Amino acid sequence: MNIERTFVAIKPDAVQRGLMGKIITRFEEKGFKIIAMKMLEVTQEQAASHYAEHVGKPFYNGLVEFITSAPIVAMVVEGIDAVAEVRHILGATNPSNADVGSMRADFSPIMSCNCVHASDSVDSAKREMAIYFDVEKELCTNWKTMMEIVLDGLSK
Ligand code: FUP
Repeated sequence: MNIERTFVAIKPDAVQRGLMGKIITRFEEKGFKIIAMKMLEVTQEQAASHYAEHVGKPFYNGLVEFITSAPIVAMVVEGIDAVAEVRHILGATNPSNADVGSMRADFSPIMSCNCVHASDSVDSAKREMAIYFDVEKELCTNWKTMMEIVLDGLSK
């Protein structure tokens, strides 16, 4: 079993629209383990670091303005193939292309307000979680979810 960690952010549009609980529930119900979570206001420095790959693109300034416009909820999510599977339940970046039943299809009317971010690789996840968390101190790892307890039972 390939257990991974990924970085997730509930974006300002979802915080403002009162969708935090529903989005967190989707991760919990799928069986993912949330091992860190905090609400914060993204600084200009954090935004620039997070979106460094998009510098110079036409949507970059709007992206930074958006992510700093209201709080986000930053999370570290752990689970089986978490990087790919979390992006799968998020759906495509453009909600018009997102699978029915994915969060972006269900909650997002437009790409510039697509509700949730998740890392696109294990390396991106490490880089992004370090922008928002002190990974040595802020990850809660010494406990088990019911999903882990169920899987422990199956492997015996
Ligand atoms: P994702 O990996 O799905 O979070 O998406 P990207 O890193 O490619 O893009 C980050 C954000 O930029 C997206 F959530 C929405 C925004 N974006 C646009 O507004 N226009 C684009 O053409 C591409 C991305």
